[in-house]
Amino acid sequence: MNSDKKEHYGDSDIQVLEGLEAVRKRPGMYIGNTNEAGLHHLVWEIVDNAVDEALAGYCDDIEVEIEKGNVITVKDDGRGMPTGMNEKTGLSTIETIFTVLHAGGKFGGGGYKVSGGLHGVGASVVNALSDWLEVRVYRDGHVYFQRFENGGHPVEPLKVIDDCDPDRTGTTVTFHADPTCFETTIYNWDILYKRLQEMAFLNKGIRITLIDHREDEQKEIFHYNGGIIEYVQMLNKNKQPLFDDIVYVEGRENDILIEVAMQYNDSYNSSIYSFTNNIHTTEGGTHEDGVKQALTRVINNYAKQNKLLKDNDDSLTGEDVREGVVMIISCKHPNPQFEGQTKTKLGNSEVKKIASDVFGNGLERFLMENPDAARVIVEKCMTASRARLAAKKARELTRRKGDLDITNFYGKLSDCKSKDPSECEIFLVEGDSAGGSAKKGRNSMTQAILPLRGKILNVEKARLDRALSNEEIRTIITAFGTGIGEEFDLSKLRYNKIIIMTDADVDGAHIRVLLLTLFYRFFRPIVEAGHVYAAEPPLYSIKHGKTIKYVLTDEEKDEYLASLPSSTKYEIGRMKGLGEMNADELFETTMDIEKRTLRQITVEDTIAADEIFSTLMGEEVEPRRKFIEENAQYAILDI
Ligand code: TTJ
Repeated sequence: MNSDKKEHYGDSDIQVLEGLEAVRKRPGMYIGNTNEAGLHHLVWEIVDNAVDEALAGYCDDIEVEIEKGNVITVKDDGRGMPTGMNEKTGLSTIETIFTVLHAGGKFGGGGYKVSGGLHGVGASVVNALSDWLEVRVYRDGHVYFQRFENGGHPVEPLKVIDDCDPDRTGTTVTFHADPTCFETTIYNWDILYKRLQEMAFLNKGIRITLIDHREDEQKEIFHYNGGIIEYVQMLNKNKQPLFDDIVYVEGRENDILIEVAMQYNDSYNSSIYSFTNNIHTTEGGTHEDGVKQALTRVINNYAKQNKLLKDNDDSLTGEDVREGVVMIISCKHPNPQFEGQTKTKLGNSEVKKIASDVFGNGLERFLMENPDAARVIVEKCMTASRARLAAKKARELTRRKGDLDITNFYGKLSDCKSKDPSECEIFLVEGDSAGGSAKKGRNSMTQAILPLRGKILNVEKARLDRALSNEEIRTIITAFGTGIGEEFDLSKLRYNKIIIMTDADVDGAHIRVLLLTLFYRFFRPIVEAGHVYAAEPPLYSIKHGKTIKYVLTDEEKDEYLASLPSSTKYEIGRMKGLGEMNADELFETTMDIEKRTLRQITVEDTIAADEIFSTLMGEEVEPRRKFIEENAQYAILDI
């Protein structure tokens, strides 16, 4: 055994292990970070390999199991990884793939690859960050096996451990993430569910099963023969579609595959999600540009040819034709180039024309064959166009009577003295009385206060023109300085932090949701750039001697009390609402930069956020009731 091991470790192995050691030293470089997202990245890395085998046409069943102890097993029924030797490394191909950085991509070339894509760092990175990993390959009537421990060290070379039915083929990988490398090693059912379901939507016909064996056994099978058509159906399930059909277009040119599914609903938003090789291209790119261009062109042409749009009417803009659109764009490309800040923007320039041609032709045909749907679409776009022009007028009006408005405006806003946005913050405060305390207590150099009196309009049910007629919203736009709609300019934002300060009760949560809806729909770049925060007023004060400690939760309270010497006498106060605190109290507990807690509102996942806002704020009552029943009232903050 010992000599076996020695023989097995040559010079090249030492290099190999140095490579894996580098991954363990700086995991963030390879998987982004070491929090929950990083942990799940390990699963994607392995699943991608199985999906590639499915895309190559050799496997249609993939199983992902969460075992007790947060061990992950990924199983496919493909051909099985190659079991031979690799000339270059002198190791088996399997050991090479699991121990040499970036080795995976070099095997079985050709075809569209998920693995090796955006974050494609390979199976070796998963091995490096696992305290153990086992691979089993079923092939040629044998079961091949290898185990690695402690960050990718092979226990033995690949060997046959059993025979199996010669018809059985496939690959099974089981691993346990190394707790010393991650902040958490507990998998989240919802995260696995969402991504695996997305994978199944994007690759019609493949079956992905997710099973959780940890507590109450849960099992879900994702299998969609309709592919992205069924994805659009799901995204629209809580909305009112304008017509039943889903526009579906598919085409290929030079090995570049474009697939689009689309349906209009009666909302004012557009939900366009694009993917390349199953990777969500959140920054868009040439595939999305091409499809959007075709949508505008084809609808305008159709409207003109059918005299729905008169010759002297303005053309419909991109924004007009996208109102109420739910669309999935899926591009499969043999050599995708990802660009942009987060490397989620498709850069290949040849894709734009292909996407535009493929989708344009398909849409033209759909409109011709479905005149009723076509008329509904064009009418919807023309209403959007009229609303856009009305909003433009409303904005101009706001600007012209600016002098009149401005006294009103400054009556509401207590601005800060500093004009350097990087140090300025604005508190949006619920109610006049809390607003009054906040004004008195604040640091007037850097902290501005805007008390909100009236109800904030629910913009989920209103277009921009109506939103602009709402006084509270106009005040917010003026205070931010960015403008809105076509004129929006993030660089003009007057405050680095926008802080929503509401009571920790149902009304407060409601106002917070209304504000977040407004920001998400009309000021999304502000949210995406991380400027939006929620203040967290404390729940309890704990007084002992001359010290007052404020805590946010019951757990924090218990923890703090446990930390005090048992002889200490203390007094616990339940904190009042914002409006009942005096100025000093409010400042000290909730506003003071040194002591306060802020929660940054981030949008990790636009698809989920979109669904939450339209469910929570939209017309349909039943899904809203269900959502609120299933989610704590503050779930909205964790988008
Ligand atoms: C490569 O070309 C020859 C036949 O096998 C191809 C292959 O590698 N197939 C393959 C790999 N199927 N499944 C995998 C795989 C599955 C999991 C779960 C994990 C990994 C690392 C690979």
